Amino acid sequence: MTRALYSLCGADEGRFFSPHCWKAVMALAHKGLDFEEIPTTYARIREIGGGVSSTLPVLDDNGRLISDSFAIALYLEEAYPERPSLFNGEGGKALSRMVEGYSQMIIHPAIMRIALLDIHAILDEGDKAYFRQSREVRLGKPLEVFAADSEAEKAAFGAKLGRSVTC
Ligand SMILES: N[C@@H](CCC(=O)N[C@@H](CS)C(=O)NCC(=O)O)C(=O)O
Repeated sequence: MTRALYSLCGADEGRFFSPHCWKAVMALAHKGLDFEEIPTTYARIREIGGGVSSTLPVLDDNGRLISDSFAIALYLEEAYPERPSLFNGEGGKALSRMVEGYSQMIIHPAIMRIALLDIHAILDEGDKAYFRQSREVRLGKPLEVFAADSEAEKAAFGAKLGRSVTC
């Protein structure tokens, strides 16, 4: 039995930093399933399974390839029903989707501004050039300009999480 998780790494192959990959790691751990975590740079993502995915994580479960952290969790839930449940039913799946959406709308943009230059700094040279180019196109500005407010973002982060909205 071989189970492998392709997970994003920097120049230091032991340093996995992608939140999406960590979600898959935690889902596998919750299920109590053994796996090998394979350090993968941005440049190597498309080498997995002949190009099954443009993003990480990708799970290889005995030759079955699944990409996307949520799809991996759904797959594990279905493939290993005898293991501890990740969702405890349909309600848990819906709640998890809501948490995922909240995280991607509120937490990820803030973390991106806070950690952008740190992420760039830990990548290998090839990935550094790719990361800069692709993110600068996406952000519409140089990394350093986007990250200029990172200290202010960090200071506001706690309040952002705790903010209550009234109507
Ligand atoms: N919805 C996907 C998002 C995955 C994702 O965006 N992964 C990033 C790393 S954090 C990636 O692989 N990006 C590839 C790229 O930018 O070329 C999931 O939950 O797995």
